[in-house]
Amino acid sequence: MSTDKGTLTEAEGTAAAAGNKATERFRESGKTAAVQSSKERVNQLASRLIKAVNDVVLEERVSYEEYNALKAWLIKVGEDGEWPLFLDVWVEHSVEEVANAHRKGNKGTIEGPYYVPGSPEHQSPATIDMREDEPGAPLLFQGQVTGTEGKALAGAKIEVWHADDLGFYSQFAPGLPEWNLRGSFIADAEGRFEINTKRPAPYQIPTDGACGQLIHAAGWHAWRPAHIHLKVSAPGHELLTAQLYFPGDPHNADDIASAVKPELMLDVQPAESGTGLQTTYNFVLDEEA
Ligand code: MBD
Ligand code: FE
Repeated sequence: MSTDKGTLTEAEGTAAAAGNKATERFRESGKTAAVQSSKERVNQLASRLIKAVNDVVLEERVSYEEYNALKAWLIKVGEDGEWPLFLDVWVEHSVEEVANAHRKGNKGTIEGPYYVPGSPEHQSPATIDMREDEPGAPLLFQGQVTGTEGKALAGAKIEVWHADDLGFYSQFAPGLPEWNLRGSFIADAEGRFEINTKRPAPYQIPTDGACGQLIHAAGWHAWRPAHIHLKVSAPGHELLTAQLYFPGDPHNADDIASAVKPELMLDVQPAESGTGLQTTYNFVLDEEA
């Protein structure tokens, strides 16, 4: 175990370090600036939430011991900075379902806690930023972005972020270059893109923080299947936030974050170049209302 904070390897990070970074990123995101709620709406939602908790207490005959365990745990979620992780793993999928039910084009899924805006921009075809000796199978990820009527969306932007071959995200685990496996790619005049990256590994949420404590105490597992996060955008079209998954991953059927959808499964083949893998996925963006 390294003692110098500056020389930790990616596997030596802590839940609290990753959680507090995610909390900081959320604060910087500007997302809270858009919050505008009437008294009626806050009353409705807060009353229902409080009633739901009280119903559990009464129906399950919750003891003082259990109540105090909950209190201690909630305090620890905050101390570890794990509110973004907790909410994105166990709640965001329902919010996403409501938000995107109207879409005729691509299905979306949750953003999760590890998006960072402003990744290095490249004109497609391009290679994502990675270390010289980046581990993992080379993956050529290509496709086309169109509108719902099939119109090619020239210059569409595909933002990509994903874990490395050990399952860690740059800017949330120590020791990784700032933009490792994060990039923004501009599609060509036909909306086509070609991105060279590495196949990500399955992701295990940190086990040494409050969320890990809950998972352990409840006898759950901490895994998300391997996935590539994306934000796809084009002028006049709704921004799509999605993730793509790899067939055969043991956690496709029991993602801890409930974010897998059959429409988001990749078709992965051996690369025509002879090294690594390739996959084609086409995005359909809804026109802005
Ligand atoms: C992730 O990588 C992720 O995508 C989600 C939703 C939660 C935790 C880690
Ligand atoms: Fe992720």
